Amino acid sequence: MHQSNPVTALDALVIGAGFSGLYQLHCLRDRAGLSVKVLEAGGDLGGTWYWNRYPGARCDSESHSYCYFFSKALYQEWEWSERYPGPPEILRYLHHVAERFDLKRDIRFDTRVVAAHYDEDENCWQVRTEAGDRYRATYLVSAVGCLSSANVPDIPGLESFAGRWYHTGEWPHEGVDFRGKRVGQVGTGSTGIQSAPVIAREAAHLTVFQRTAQYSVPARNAPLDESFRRRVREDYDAIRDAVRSTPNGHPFRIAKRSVFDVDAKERHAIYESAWEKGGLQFRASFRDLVLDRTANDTAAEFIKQKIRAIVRDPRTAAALADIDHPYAAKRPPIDTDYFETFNRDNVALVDLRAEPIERITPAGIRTRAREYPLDIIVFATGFDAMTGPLLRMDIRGRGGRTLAEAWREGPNTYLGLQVPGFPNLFTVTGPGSPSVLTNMPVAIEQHVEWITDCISWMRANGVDRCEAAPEAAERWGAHVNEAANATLLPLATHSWYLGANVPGKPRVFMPYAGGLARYRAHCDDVAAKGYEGFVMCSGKPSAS
Ligand code: NA7
Repeated sequence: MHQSNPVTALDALVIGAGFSGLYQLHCLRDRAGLSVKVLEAGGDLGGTWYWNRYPGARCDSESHSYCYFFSKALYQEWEWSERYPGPPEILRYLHHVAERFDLKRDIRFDTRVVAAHYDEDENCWQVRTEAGDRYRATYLVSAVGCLSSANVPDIPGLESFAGRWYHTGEWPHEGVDFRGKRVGQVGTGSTGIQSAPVIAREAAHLTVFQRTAQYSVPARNAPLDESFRRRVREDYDAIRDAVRSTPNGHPFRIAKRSVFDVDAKERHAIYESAWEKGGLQFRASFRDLVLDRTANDTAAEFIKQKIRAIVRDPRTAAALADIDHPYAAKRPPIDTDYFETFNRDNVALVDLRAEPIERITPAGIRTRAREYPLDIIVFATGFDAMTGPLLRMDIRGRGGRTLAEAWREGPNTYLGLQVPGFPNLFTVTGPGSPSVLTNMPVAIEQHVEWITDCISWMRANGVDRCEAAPEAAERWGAHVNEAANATLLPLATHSWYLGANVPGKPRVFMPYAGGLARYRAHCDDVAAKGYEGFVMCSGKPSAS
């Protein structure tokens, strides 16, 4: 650590000013009465939505559930304009929250944390920023998000490319002018499926490079009318209770019926109506869609038939429908005209399974079959998810052990909230928690409130340090595996849920698939039992 700059001493330091960091600041400062600062790498608040401004970017959760529920007044005074909000509207909402709760005065923007070392003698975290500023805090809360470390594939020759290239997760705020350009888009996950139709409308030509074909269901985005908005205001209590009691934190219930409770005709009608309604609710059509392969096959086949019906060129349709994993085993995208885009004259699909990328040349992308001349490459290639944002900081716990060392075999946490050996470090939506399998703000609120209660409890009980017990973390890790294995999710072996999209990353199923409601009950139970599974100590570590 640099010793030159003066140190700002605080009770708590929060890293990140997205949904998590803003609420964590409010809770720790205004409810628990701590001195708190938030350090944010971006030039403004918003987290994911500050960075992900690519064409077509839109939230997959419905707006009336993609927000905070902690304040009824806040919920009722905000009006969403569309079924699925885009970055500008979400950012307006977060600015409104920040102003309403006077948060900005305690946030430092353009401040990237590069190191956080636990100081055993002082029982505090010594934190350093890229600019060399120093902080010390008793509690360190990581609110860095799960999908904030862009994954730019290591394709040979990228540096030689004569055109411009961009990653969707670090999109230039001034936008990109695609007019008259030949664009290549690599990646067809949720992001690529959103961006391709919008880029295609502007560019001279778009080539989509697909490695893994994906299911997608229409989003059916639309403006919200006043009667819907009034209903949402009036139904606040019911909507809040729904998002808190459903497995994925969405405002809809998963059907109680199983796929084979109904005959083929009725099943088809159910899928058809879910397709027309659009959105992630499609997955909730039957209770066993992500539990039973044969049941899943019926949904998979329904979507594949839709793809074949929409896409006119049979070869393109076949490549788009050649999906090798169960429906929803990878994060299921929702789209606006994705498959329809391949009917445009200026759009082509390249199937990378048939012709893998060999290298990037000054002129474009060369696959095993040929070179595709391009002016712009868009990498919609996702993120080093969940662990990436934490591991890119130099975090060291007791005995100077780095987080990278502690997680060499994959993330090891108790409840996704704490890591053994890293006292008083809390990770909002950390690996091992439901996080990315849910409507994020709901999971975030649960974590932020739990962390706030835990810290308040420590202070009320004269406890100086809280640290996940290694045995508790080990048991939890086994349970996270068990929960994943009870579903079809691990069958998508190339999924970022498993870390498989980043070469060399340990293959561990990272999010908790047991459902948010069940997880919440478990966390509440742990707290009610005096934070069972966490070691609570007083005095200096050396003295204990
Ligand atoms: P995803 O879901 O990780 O999708 C990334 C896409 O990029 C996916 O199609 C990948 O194919 C593809 N990819 C990644 N690396 C390469 C290389 N080297 N070559 C070719 N293709 C590649 O990220 P998104 O941004 O779409 O979505 C992330 C989450 O953000 C989303 O789930 C929402 O929660 C919000 P692959 O499938 O790995 O073969």
